[in-house]
Amino acid sequence: MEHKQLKKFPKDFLWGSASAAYQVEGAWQEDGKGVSVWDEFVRIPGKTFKGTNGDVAVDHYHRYKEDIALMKEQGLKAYRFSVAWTRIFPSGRGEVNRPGLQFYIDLVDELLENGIEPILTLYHWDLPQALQDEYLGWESRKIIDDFTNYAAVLFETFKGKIKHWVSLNEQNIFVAHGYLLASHPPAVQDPKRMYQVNHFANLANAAVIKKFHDMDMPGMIGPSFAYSPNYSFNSDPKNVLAAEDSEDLNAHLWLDVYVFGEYPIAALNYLEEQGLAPVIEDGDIELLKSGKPDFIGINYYQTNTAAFNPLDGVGMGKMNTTGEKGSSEESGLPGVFKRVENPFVERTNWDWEIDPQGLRIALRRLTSRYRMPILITENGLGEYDKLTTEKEIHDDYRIDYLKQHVHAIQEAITDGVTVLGYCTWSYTDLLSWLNGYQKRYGFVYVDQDETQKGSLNRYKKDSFYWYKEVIVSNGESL
Ligand code: BGP
Repeated sequence: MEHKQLKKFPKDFLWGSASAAYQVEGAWQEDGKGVSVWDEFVRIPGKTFKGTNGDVAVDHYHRYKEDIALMKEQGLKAYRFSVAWTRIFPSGRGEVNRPGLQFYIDLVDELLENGIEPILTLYHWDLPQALQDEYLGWESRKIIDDFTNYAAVLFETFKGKIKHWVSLNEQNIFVAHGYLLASHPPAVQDPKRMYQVNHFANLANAAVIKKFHDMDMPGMIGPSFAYSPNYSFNSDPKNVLAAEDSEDLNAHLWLDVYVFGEYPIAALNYLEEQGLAPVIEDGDIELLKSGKPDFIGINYYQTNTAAFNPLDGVGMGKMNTTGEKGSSEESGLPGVFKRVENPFVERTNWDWEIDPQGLRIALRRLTSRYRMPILITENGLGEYDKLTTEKEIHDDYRIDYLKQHVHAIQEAITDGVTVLGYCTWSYTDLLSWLNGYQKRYGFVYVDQDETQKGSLNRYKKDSFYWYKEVIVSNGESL
């Protein structure tokens, strides 16, 4: 629908930006930090783009004050970051590593002193390797207690200081890449194990949220889900059903569990029929229902256009991690759906579809089904950027992208959706897990190439100044 006039953004709208520990911090062996599964994985030849890793990343661990000064200059209202579990518990549990915890205490204090609200993500994929070695990490129920104990330390430490918490970042991505595509640690390819791991992650997520509520933590907690709304390729009913199936198996399978504590009927039935359903023990559903989030966090990048895929149809295809446009392969789930190109939208150099209206559709769908406030925890454009000889970066394509997405949010707010805030991905340029350093997302350019050479100096991009205006005008000036 088209509105005659759009509602204003709420006064306390969180204009933010985001990062994750492994992608920015570096200092991978400093101040007692333990080794994470990513620290190990990046050393396996061929796993990341040109062997890039986060050993130094963008050195945020040592330069956080400089980065926060830039945030302050921009007027940023909120900064979403994640804590590296291995800094708090180098082996996943046991004695707290005080210097590691101190880093985050200092970071949070620095943010608060500069009027920036911290949004803390408890888990952004960097599991302690010790837990992987000891009991296969997410493949064991033991992870539930260890994750809850780790979270409780952070709850205790930051009670009253941090109001918005993210439990798991993109559970759907880390289980699929880790246990189906073998492109994230522990590089397994086994759908049965994936759904079991996913069930344990659901339980751990619920346990942590329950803990947050039991501890009477002021504020809100919720998971960040990578949501790509599904479109049908056309009105052919078999394609419409394929899109419904994709929505069920790729979105409701997580979101229904978070919010209702139950798996969606058709999706669970399909998994049972395939022999892939997780073992659900007595008490599991009770635990899931006891850990209802206070908001839904979404990471929105693109939509997914689906068509019917016969039983002998296409399976998993290769992703584009090189930035060569058009190099991604077709992919699908035989007998259910496949992903097809949407002729109505543009694509990035990494073949990600650019669809701002899709964000409005995402916000609307989630609101209708779950009736919860939504925090947009990630959205942004990964592209090549060029530093000019004048040390400027003219990223008008990024401004364009963000502008259209902010407009779509305003339309969704006008539709009646409650949006708590908008965190762009990312604040500074950072390591893209599989795509190296050349795929840049930040408002702040970091001087570093694929061989990880560069001064690591920070330079403000044109989008930095654009977002500054957006924030100061509370979204009036796009
Ligand atoms: C999300 C992750 C982020 C970030 C982003 C961009 O899935 O939560 O950590 O990496 O995607 O993805 P990429 O780096 O693959 O371009």
